Amino acid sequence: MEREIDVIKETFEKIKNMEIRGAGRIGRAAANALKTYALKIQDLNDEEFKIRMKKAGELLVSARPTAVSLPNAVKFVLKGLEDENPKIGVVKRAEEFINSSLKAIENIGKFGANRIRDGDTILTHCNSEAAISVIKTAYDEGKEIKVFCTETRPRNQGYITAKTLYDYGIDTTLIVDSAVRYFIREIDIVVVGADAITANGCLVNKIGTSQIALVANESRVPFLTAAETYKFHPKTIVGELIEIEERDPSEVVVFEGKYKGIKIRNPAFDVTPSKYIDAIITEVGLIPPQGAWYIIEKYFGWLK
Ligand code: RUB
Repeated sequence: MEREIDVIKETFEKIKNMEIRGAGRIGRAAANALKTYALKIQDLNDEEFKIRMKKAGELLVSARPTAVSLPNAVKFVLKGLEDENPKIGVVKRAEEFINSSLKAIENIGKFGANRIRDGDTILTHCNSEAAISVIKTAYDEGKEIKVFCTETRPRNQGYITAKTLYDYGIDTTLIVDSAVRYFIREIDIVVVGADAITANGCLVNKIGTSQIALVANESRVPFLTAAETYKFHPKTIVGELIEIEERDPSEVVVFEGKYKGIKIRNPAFDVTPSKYIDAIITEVGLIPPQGAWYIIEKYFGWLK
């Protein structure tokens, strides 16, 4: 028989093994799991219910350490426990998070597309719903665009992006990660997603992002990140550092026999300094990286 907690454990596993991946999707999956769990729990008084929900939230948050959308989603939903009816509170806030997340991606698409000109070639990295929304919206507006996607080793999320854009009818080119500098003179603008934005305007995103930003900066190509406000990291305002996930070396390569001793490192994300970022496209508008503190204070002050 299925236990109530299984829905939480299942979502935890899917996030951990990257069956569910990408910061926005992770956040919505966690919110949805908390909602389903809340609805399944029966016969508990409010206090017991709150303890169970908080434990479930902790488990979900431990699935992956870097994307702040995960703890932000969980905290947003669990604030519903303060309602007169905690179960209804949690369900309502989970739905609110999911709906506003989807709406945010749509708005980011509209705002970001204003920065794409007819004839532009866009470079993107990894697989970001928010960045794809910008690209698709520009295309929907009738702009003739081309997109270069990096493979994004080791998990090759760039293949998903390339297929998605190609299916949409967009002129799409796939390149290996190390070819970014070679092709940069063909690129007019870089648009990537975000796993977290820090209070001082730095971007945490898929490994390789900071190298792309460096190359774009050297070539005077604008570098934009598309980030919903729930990608801003409240705790960085009080000096906390973001943990960069290091994943299993076998994702990179498996050496056997006498080469087993070769060390392999596999960080999943890196940090792009704010000086390489031209703008952050949020659902409340385009902001300079220096505006990150303001977004955190305004939207997440209560989370600090
Ligand atoms: C995904 C990644 C994406 C961001 C933003 O990493 O780095 O650029 O999560 O995506 P992983 P979105 O594949 O390791 O989860 O805009 O969809 O939230």
